[in-house]
Amino acid sequence: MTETEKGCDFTELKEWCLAIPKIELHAHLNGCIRDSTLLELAEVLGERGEIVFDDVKHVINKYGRTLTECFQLFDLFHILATDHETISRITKEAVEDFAAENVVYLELRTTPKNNETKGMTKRSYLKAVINGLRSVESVNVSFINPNGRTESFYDPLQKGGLTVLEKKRIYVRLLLSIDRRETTAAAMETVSLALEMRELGVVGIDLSGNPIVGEWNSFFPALKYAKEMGLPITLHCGEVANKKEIQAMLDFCPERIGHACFLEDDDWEKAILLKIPIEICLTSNLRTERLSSIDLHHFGKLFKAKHPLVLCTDDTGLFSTSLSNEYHLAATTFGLDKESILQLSTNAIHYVFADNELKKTLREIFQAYDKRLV
Ligand code: 6MZ
Repeated sequence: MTETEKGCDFTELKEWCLAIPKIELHAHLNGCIRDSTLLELAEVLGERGEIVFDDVKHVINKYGRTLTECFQLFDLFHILATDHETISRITKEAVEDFAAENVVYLELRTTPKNNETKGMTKRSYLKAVINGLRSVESVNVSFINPNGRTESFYDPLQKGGLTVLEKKRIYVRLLLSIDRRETTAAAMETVSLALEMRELGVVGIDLSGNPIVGEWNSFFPALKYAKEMGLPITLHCGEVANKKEIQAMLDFCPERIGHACFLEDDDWEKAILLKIPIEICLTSNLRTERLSSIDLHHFGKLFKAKHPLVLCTDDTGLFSTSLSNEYHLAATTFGLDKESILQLSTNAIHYVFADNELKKTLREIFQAYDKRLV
């Protein structure tokens, strides 16, 4: 009988899921904006007459959205968060939020954007993200510096306040996303930027965006180039039923795939044979109606089959969730005991795109975690 079946206290399990060290591998920056920040940004644009604040407020506060509505909302988020300063701010806040719930390693993904009216290029967008990482003060943020060494950017002697030892540390790496709406040339530009920014913590490429938009053939050249250059790749795969694309994606042998909601038996056979790790986003899949009930989620059968899995949030802001909430949801839905939950969280180390040295550090962090809590 599992701990949850034995009636382990619901709140106690929730707090335990919050306390354990965790690794987040699938989080979209603009999907992780705090509601309070979105409302504040919307208010400012409303005052300037650029949007109607009351309409936007209603959309932001809505609970439960279809997948189509989510992508409409992303277009709105991108209007609210367009300038460099705001990009830095939302990056800082996202990192603080993940660190606050004991995420020790975060692979944050975002789509570099060109926006002429704001004087923004993909490169300047990414620099704003990196500036956001540098500006975090409440936790120690580490990412690769130009010498290839992992370092914190926060200097307590300069800023005062808590010392390095007293503060939490979070390792952050970046994935650059190719939006399915983009042209082949734009996708290529993103891959080139990722290669250029490797020393500043960019560790891979993601393919995301509205799954009913775009063609595999138009992303393929950029993804192939990234692969040839040794950049690990994760693909949003099977978010909708699209057999041909799912097959092409699996044949491409990406390092990870996200969602995988509409794989058929023969696709699963291939994914399992290739041992492709799956980024599982339970709340996201439920809220966007990818399945009728959470207990029917493919996590259940994959977990039993010991297939490589990692629990992720997708969009903490959009879906009002957190990584500890996802662990708690998995535990209560599929009857996992604490040992299994901690094992699931530890196993994520195998699937991170960071180098072996950082993987070793992460193993040490998990080993040092007080096993008596299990
Ligand atoms: C596919 C998603 C997504 O890149 O602007 N994105 N793509 N499926 C999902 N599941 C619901 N959630 C987010 O972050 C927002 C962008 O991430 C992708 C979309 O392209 C969205 O515009 P960034 O930081």
